[in-house]
Amino acid sequence: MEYNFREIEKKWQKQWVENKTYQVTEDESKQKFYVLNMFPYPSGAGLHVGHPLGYIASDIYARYKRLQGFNVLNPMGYDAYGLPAEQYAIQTGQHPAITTVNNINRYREQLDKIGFSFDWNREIRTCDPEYYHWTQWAFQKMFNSYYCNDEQQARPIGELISAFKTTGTEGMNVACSEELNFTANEWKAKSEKEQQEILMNYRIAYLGETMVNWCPALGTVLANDEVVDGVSERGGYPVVQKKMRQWCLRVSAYAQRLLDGLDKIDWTESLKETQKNWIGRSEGAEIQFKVKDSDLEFTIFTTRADTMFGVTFMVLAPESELVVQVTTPGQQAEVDAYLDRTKKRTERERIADRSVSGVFSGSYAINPFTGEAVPIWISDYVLAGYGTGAIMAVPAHDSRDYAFAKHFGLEIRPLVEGCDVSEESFDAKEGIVCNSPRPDVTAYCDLSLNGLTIKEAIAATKKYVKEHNLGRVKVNFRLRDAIFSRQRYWGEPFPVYYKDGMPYMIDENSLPLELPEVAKFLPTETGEPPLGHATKWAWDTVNKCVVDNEKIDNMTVFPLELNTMPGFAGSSAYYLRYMDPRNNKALVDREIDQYWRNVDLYVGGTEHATGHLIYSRFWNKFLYDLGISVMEEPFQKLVNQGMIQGRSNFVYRIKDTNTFVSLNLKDQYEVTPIHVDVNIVSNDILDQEAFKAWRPEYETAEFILEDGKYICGWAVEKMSKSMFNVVNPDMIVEKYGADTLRMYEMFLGPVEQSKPWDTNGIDGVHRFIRKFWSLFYSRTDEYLIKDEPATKEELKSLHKLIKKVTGDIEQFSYNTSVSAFMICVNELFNLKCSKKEILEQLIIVLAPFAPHVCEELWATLGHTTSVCDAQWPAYNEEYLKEDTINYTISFNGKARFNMEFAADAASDAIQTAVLADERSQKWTEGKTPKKVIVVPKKIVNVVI
Ligand code: ANZ
Repeated sequence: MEYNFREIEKKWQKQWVENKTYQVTEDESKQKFYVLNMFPYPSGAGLHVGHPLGYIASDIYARYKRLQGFNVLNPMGYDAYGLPAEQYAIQTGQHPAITTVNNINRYREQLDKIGFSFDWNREIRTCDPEYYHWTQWAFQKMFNSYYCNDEQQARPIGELISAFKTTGTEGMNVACSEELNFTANEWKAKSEKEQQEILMNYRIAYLGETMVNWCPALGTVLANDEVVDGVSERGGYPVVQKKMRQWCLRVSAYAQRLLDGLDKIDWTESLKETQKNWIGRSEGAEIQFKVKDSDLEFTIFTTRADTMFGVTFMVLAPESELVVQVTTPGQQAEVDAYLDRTKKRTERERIADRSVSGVFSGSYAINPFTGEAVPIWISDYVLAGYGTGAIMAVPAHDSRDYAFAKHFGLEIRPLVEGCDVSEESFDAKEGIVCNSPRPDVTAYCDLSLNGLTIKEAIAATKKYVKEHNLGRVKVNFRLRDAIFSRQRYWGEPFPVYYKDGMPYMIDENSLPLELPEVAKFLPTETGEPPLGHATKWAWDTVNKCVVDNEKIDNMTVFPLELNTMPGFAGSSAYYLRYMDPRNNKALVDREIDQYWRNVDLYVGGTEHATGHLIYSRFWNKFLYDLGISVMEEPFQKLVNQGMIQGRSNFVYRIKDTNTFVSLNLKDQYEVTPIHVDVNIVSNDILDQEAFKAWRPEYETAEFILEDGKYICGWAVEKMSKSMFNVVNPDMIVEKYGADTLRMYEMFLGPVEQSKPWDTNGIDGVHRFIRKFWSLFYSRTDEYLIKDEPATKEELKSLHKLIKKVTGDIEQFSYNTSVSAFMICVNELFNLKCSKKEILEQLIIVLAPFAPHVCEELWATLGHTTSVCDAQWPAYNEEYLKEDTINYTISFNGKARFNMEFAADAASDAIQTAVLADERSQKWTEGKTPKKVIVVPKKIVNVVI
C-alpha cells in the first residue's frame, strides 16, 4: 500500500474530533502538565510557515508528556482585539468583529491541517464578552485595591479608607503616585470628590496625568514602539509628548516582586537579564538642593552620593514643574524655544540620542555639602519620569554630564586632583580611591571621604545625608506604571461611568459591559475616542443597564468611559481562563485552579520580553494577592522559538525600461532590484511567463538572460507579504502532508534559533517518512509485520533511538531527533526489520513528531485506542552495550584486514590472536614482528 498522506491525515483528523482524543478534564489520578503557546492575533494574511514553528515544538512536547502518563492541558485561542482589524474597518467600513471572525476561521482551518493536539473545547477569544467579563472584573479589582509596601501585597481599598479615617497618612507605607500627608480630621473634612481624588493616588488601577505619545492626526495615544523618529509608524504623522489623564496600572508597586520572582522560574538567562534591566533596580539617595535667593527647594536622585564634591551644575528635565519656577525673565525666551523643540521627542529617542542640547534657566542651586552656587540647566537627557526628574551633574565622573559640560563650557572638577578626565576614562575611574573634598574645594561639612573606595564613600555619604536631614536613602526602579487607555474602538470597554468628573465602577454583577456599536470607527469631530460616536452609551445606576445617551441626567444616569483597554489587557490572565473557560461565576474555579496551577511550559517569541511577559506576571501576582491564582508565577518554564525568515528573490530592472537583467549581468547596467514572488521562482530561476502574468506592468517585460535563464538574486529577510517571500503551510501540507511539514520545521534547526525557510530540503524529510512506511508495507502492497523476536542489532538500533529522542525532547533539540529517526529507519531498513516488537515502539517514539502516519500504522498493528495513549518506552542500557569491537589490523601502519574481538578482550589475547591469524602470515612474510601495538577498541598495528 502506498503512503497516501492525504487520505491518512484527513482520516485521523476526523477521528480525533469524533473520539474527542484531545479533550482533557481534571484527573486527580494523574499528574498534570500544562503546555501553552502565546496565542495568535488572527491577521488577515493567515498563517505562514513561520507561525506554526512554536506550536509544533510545543505540540511535540505535549504529546510526549501525555505518552509519559501526564494529564496534559494544551489549549489554543485568539488574541482577537487589535489595531489591524480596526484600521481595516476605518478604510473599508467593514466591522472589525466580522473581519476578526473571518480571520479566525481561516486560522482555524490552517491550524487544523497541521494535526495539533489542542483541546479546542477550551478555545477563548479576547473579544468575546464571556471572556472580557473577567478582564473587566480584574480591572475593577485593581481599582478597588491599593498596594501595601509593608505586607508586599495588594489590599482592599476599604482598609486604606478606614486607616485614613482613624490615623490619616501617619506611619503609612503604601505605593502611591505622590506622597501625601494629612490627618484623620483633614480626611474627614474633605468632600466626596476630594476623597476620590486622593484615593486615585493609591489605587492599583488609577486615572493619572502622564506623558504620552500623542498623535493628533490619528487622534490617539501611541505606544513607544509605534513611534519612529518622532512620527507615527503608520502614516508618518507627527507625534508630540503630551500630558493626558489616562488609566494606568501601578505595575511599579510590584517591581521588587517581579525582580525576585525571576529567581524562581526556568527562563533563559538572557530573557531574565532583559527583564532585570527593564525593571532596573537602582539603589541611591535623594538629596535636597535649595535654589539660591529663593525659598524653593528641589530633590535630585543619585546613585553616586559620593560625588557631591564634584557637582558643578544641576539639570532639570524639560517637563519638570520646577522649570517654570526657576526660569528667570532674562532666560524666558530661550527656555521657551528649547521646550518647544524638545516636546516633539519621545523618551526613547531621548535615551538613544547622545547629541547634546540644553538651556540655562538663569537660576543657581546651593550644594548643601560645599555651600557653593551652581547653575541650573534644563536638558532633555534628564528624563521626567525617572527618579525625581532632576539631577546633580558631576561631569568628571559621568559621561553624559561630561559631554554636556564640554559642549557648554561648564566646569569639570575631578574628585581626585589631577586625575585624567576624558570621555574614555570613565570606566577606569570606577576603581579609584577617593580624595575628597579636595583641598581646593571648601567644604561646608565635616565629611571626609579620603582613602575610601567608591562603595565605602557612597555608604558614608548616604549615612551623612540621613543624619543631617539632607535627604534620604532611596531605591528607584526604572519600571513604569503601564498606561492602560487607548483611544480606540476595537478593545475592551472600561466598566466605568463618570459622576462629577470622577470615575465609578459599574456593579460587578452587571459585567460584562459590552462594546457598543458605533457609526464610525474614527475619533469624533470634538476629538473624543471612537466610542464618542455611540448613541447608547450611558449607565443607568438604578436599572443597572446601558441606556441611550439622551437619558444622561447626572443624577442616576451617567456617561460611560470612552477609552478602551490596550492589547495586553486580554492576554494578561488568559492562561487561567483556559483552565475553566466556560465558568460564568468566576474567572476560574478554585479547585480547578488548584489542579492545573500554572503553565509548565510556555512557548512564544522574544518580542514579548518586556511587554506581555511583564504585564502578565504583574497581573498574575495581583490575582495571587487576591487569592485567585494559586501560583505567584504564571509561566514556570519558557522557551522562545526563533523566527523563520523568508528567502526573498529579486529581479533587476534597467532604469527607465521594462527590461530585466539576470543577476550576474546586472553590474553592466544601472538597475533597481525589485522583489519578486518566490512562488514563481524555482531554485533562483525565474519563470518568465509567470512573471509576465504576475502583474499588468510586467506583461511586456523583456529579459536579458545568462545561459538562456533568468537568475534571480536573493536575500534573507523577514517573512512578509510585502517582500513576496511568504510560504504558506497549506501549500506544503497539500504537496507533502502535515507530518512532513511538522518534521521539516523541526529539522530546519534548533527551535530557539532564527533561520531562513528553504523549501529545497523538504524532499529528504518526506522520503524519510516514506521509508518508515516501507518498513510496514512492501512495494507490492504486502503487509510485512511479523511477530518474531528481535535481533540484538535491531534492539540496539531502537534503543539508541529511544535514548537519543528522550534526551533531545527534554532539551527541545528536535532537529537532532529528526536526524536520529532517519538513522534508525535506515538501519532497520538495511536489516530488513519488520518485527512488531521493534516497530511498535518506533511508532510511539515518532508519534509526537508525525502523529497521523503513526496513528495509521498503530491501528494496522491491531490497536483500537489512539497511539496518544500508548506508553513512552524506556530504553534499556543493556542493548546499547557493544559486545564485540571491530579492530582494524595494520602492518607497518597500513590497514590490511579487520577482526572482531569481545569488547572486554585483553590486549595480550588480541595480540596472540592477530599473530595466529592466517592472513597475518602474508604480511609478516614469516618474520618475527618487532613490536605489536594494541590501541584498545580501535586498531592493532604490527611493526615488522
Ligand atoms: C550624580 C552622578 C555622578 C551620577 C556620577 C552618576 C555618576 P541609574 O543607575 O540608572 O539609576 N539620573 C538620575 N535621575 C535621572 C533622570 N531622571 N534622567 C537621567 N539621568 C538621571 O542612574 C542614576 C544616575 O543617573 C544618577 O546618579 C544621576 O546621575 C542620573 F559619577 O548622580 B548620578
